[in-house]
Amino acid sequence: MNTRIVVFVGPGASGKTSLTAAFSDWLVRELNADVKTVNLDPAVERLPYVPDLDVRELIDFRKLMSEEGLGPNGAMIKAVDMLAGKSRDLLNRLRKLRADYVLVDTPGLSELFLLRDSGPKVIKVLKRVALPLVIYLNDVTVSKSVSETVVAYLMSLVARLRLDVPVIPVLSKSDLLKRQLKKTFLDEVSSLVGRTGQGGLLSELTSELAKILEMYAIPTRMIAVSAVTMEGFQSLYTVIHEVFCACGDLT
Ligand SMILES: Nc1nc2c(ncn2[C@@H]2O[C@H](COP(=O)(O)OP(=O)(O)OP(=O)(O)O)[C@@H](O)[C@H]2O)c(=O)[nH]1
Ligand SMILES: [Mg+2]
Repeated sequence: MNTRIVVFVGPGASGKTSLTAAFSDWLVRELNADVKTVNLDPAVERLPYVPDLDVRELIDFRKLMSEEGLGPNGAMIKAVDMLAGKSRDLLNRLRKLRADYVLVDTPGLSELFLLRDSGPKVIKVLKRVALPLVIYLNDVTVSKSVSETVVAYLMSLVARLRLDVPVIPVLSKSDLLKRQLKKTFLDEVSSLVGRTGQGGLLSELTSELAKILEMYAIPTRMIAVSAVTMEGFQSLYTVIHEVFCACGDLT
């Protein structure tokens, strides 16, 4: 069985958990796929899905906070470090999840995956099961201008660099688009170049960064998805499928 591991990464409250639940439901309903879900967030209290593998069985977040006298961010960093240290246990549990798709929900502290060692270590464990693909979520409520769009694409590129797996950037909560400035951020990267404003250091920098993205980013429009309306799920599935086909399966 070729298991496809899809990991949802993004800043706090960008919609990772909701998308994990909604995309899992969609894959089952539309494709009759066999889907398993993994919760890697040790601090989450309630989930809108029943995880097949739950990191809370391996790490007691509340106990960690009280015993080590840590605040929520410090405890999260420690918890994911501990998880990376339990890689054999994690790997054994992951190997038991035989399914078409394994959807992995990650903690909101996205620096864990982008700046620290623990996120890449966890991805390495996933790689031993099958080649994972990362969906990087950008929250529609904070991406409204060309420069914010460039930053959103750049974050996906940073994730690509740090995790060494394919990364698909998505714009989450697209059902809120109507109430937001319906603007530039769904455009192709190439169209961002030249639309970065008139002169000044900021527009020059944005323009130069957009050129870098044009060279290195996945040549795709950012896909707008909504966990509420399921808009964009067919497009997301198509891109996921294309990326897996392009990379081949490592199983
Ligand atoms: N309108 C709308 N709201 C959404 C959508 N996805 C998530 N939300 C809301 O955004 C908030 C955060 O959603 P979560 O799914 O918990 O986000 P998360 O990235 O898992 O959050 P953390 O794990 O805390 O980082 C919740 O209030 C959700 O109801 C969406 O597609 N549309
Ligand atoms: Mg979450």
